[in-house]
Amino acid sequence: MHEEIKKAIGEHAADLVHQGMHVGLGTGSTAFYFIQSLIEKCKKGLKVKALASSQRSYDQAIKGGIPMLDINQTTSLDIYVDGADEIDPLKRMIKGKGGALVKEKILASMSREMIVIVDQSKLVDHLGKDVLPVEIIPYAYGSTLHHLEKLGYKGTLRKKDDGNLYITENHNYIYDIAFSSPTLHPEKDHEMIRNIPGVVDTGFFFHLAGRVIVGFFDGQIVIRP
Ligand code: A5P
Repeated sequence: MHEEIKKAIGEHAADLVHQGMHVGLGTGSTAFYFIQSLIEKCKKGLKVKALASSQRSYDQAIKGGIPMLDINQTTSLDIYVDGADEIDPLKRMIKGKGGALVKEKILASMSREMIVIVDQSKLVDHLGKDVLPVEIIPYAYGSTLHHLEKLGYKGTLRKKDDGNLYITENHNYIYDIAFSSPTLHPEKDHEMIRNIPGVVDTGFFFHLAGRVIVGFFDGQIVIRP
């Protein structure tokens, strides 16, 4: 059921991609369906060029024959399509469960519009229901975590299934902050966390979401402007 919803919203997002567009590809299980649908459209004659927010999405696109842009020769995108872990009524989001938050934020900010594709389970009144991923550099990470904890941001360093620390594509760690209750001041939290030396970025995404395509469990798809 969940997969069908993700597939449907992925296809919906692919319908927003037009001939000649430069497209940013998100990361995650919902973005996967968007990329698949885009591949199908390209096979039928749609011509686009893309940038990917992760190796996974890059590999999927290349395998499907989508021509890719060079990240260092590209300064803007027409559209960026990605999922989210949480989104509130002001279209503020938490992203990064898939570990690609830094590249995702870069592509989202390069893009004329970010299209967010989420199922109903991602809609929240307040952000921080689940964890907030924060990317930190490995150097002196103990001190970075100490700073975070002193400010009250408690969490865990992300690990892989084999027990080793998860390493991002930027060769960093992810610290997943667990709020004791959802935050009422995400901008303030973002600011406080970002100001700690060693922190690369947080999974908060503000002022980036354009249209939001929501898939409801009853099969309805709603586009929020
Ligand atoms: C990847 O780093 C994340 O930001 C994803 O975009 C987010 O976790 C949503 O993923 P799903 O579509 O798999 O829920």
